[in-house]
Amino acid sequence: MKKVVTFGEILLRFSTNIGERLFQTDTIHTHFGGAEANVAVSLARFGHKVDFVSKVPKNPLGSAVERHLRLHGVHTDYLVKGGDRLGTYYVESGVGPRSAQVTYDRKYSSISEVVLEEIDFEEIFTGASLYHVTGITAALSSGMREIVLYSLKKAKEFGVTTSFDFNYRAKLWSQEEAAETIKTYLPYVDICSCGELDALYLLGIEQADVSLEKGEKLAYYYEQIQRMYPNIRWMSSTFRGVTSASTNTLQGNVYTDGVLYQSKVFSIDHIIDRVGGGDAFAAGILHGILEKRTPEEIVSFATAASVLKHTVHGDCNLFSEEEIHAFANSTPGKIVR
Ligand code: KDG
Repeated sequence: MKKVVTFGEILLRFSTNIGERLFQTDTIHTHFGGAEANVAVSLARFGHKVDFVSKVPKNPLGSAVERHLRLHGVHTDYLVKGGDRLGTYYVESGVGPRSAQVTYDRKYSSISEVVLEEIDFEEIFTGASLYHVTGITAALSSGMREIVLYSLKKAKEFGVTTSFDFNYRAKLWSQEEAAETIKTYLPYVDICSCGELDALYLLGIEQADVSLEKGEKLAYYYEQIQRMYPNIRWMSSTFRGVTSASTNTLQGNVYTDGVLYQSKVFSIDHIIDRVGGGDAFAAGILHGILEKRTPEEIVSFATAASVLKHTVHGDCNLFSEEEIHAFANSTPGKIVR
């Protein structure tokens, strides 16, 4: 069993019924979310020993967070207690042409004000195989930006494989701040979730020839990133598509050793909840890498995990490894180059 560490903010999410605006609703559904917490839940459900590192208030909301994490098998030994509040966010689901609306209410949350002395990364990384963190955590405050950099360097010092998901959130920080910060992280990253827009707008990668097919363009971006950061051994992202009013598609991509592997194109006929789809994909990729699966298997499994996540409410992927495998149907990925 591999020990995995994820570090970030866990949020209480409030969502309206599908088809209701936030200001009109009298029914709110609650879930716990937060990118690194979602990845922690997936990986724990796949059988890894996962420690989620964060800070939550010492009150019934903090206790509810612990209960949620433990329910899914995530370890909470490094959940610091204190600070003023648990961050929250509100989701008004998108319907048809209207995209979802997210409203954050997370300023001054306990984790955004954590200080380095409260987290013993040396102890946390001892015996760990993998460390995962995202750009959302870095976006929380300037203090967090420093802590994320420190944690990535420390993980490398301890021989831990590191994973970073750009997860750019325009509501949390500017493109310039994100670009400047993320570039300082990448020299310490082994596995990176980075989409085409991240490559172009945050890393300033040269635009591919417009005549190229989507996968070829992505491979071109990943080649450039790999030249800039030869330490990055894996890169991944998904392509979303729409084929009709109610049918969406998802295709996963993973790049390693100079080759881009693509999953088959999955259809999602009826989306219940998109939130957490990217985290389900990232967790699927990390699981496959930890289990030393082939790139074809990794991309197929991760994409199937993400598709299944879209069919349930809440931010977490609640499917087992067996269910995901059965759904993916062992279809091998198509190698682009
Ligand atoms: O990736 C899903 C996350 O975006 C969601 O769980 C909430 O972490 C979150 C955020 O900051 O947007």
